[in-house]
Amino acid sequence: MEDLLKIKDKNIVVMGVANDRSLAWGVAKSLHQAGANLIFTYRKERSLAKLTKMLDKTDLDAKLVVPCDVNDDGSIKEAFSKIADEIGTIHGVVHSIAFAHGEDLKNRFVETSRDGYAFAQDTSAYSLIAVAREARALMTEGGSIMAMSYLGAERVVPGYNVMGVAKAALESTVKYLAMDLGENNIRVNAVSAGAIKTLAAKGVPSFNEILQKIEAESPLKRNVTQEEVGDMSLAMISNLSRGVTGEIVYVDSGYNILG
Ligand code: 1JT
Repeated sequence: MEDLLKIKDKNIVVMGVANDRSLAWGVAKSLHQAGANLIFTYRKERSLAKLTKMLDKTDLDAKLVVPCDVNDDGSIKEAFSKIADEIGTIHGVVHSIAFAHGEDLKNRFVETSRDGYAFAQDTSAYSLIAVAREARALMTEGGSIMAMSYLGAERVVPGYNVMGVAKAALESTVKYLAMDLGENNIRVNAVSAGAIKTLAAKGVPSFNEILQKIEAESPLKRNVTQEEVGDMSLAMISNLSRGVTGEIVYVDSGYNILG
């Protein structure tokens, strides 16, 4: 078969695996199946421990695992400098990182603090710019960067609150980066994933209702899986999507088209 993906032996950095339910893990599995080399970054020691176990249990292995705290420019620089030393050229980055203070997802939106707002923006949206800047230097053969978003960026999903505002900034950031990095042959896109039970979704009281609503109302009448998000992410990282940049692609059973 013609090699439409051209992903074999390409070096892809995957950021944001916290456990085996993480969307980033789904992306890693799809990339691995297609023959990519994987480099993982983690923040918490707990995530490293989980990742190490997961890598042991599967046939998936990592070329490199490096610490990276996206709230810290120095840490991002260090991580990519290590990747440069050990790997050299990279071809893709998967940004699957978001965080907000718990109280900002529980309280009324109007109660969002200045600090909570800044923290959500810094972690979930600005971090893509900082990462793209360091990644660009290593993408000497061009590349593809993708981020993970959610419908709450553009619609009011009750309770998503400050994360919705951060994802709106993230999606806009994707478009401005796509424009800026196009001349370096670097594409920048986002996958807007439907609701999936991940660590991030834990402790969201209304989450089960959201899942039920999607099952009842979405065109496909079901929820999406980590594997489905992973496969579309593979398409966005790979040569299949070579003509696509600045795009937000929905993997949500079609839920976003409803009026
Ligand atoms: C974060 C959290 C980012 C949960 C996230 C997220 N992106 C999607 N989800 C799932 C979700 C969460 C809420 C929701 C609907 C979906 C939590 C930690 C911070 C980062 O509200 C209806 C709250």
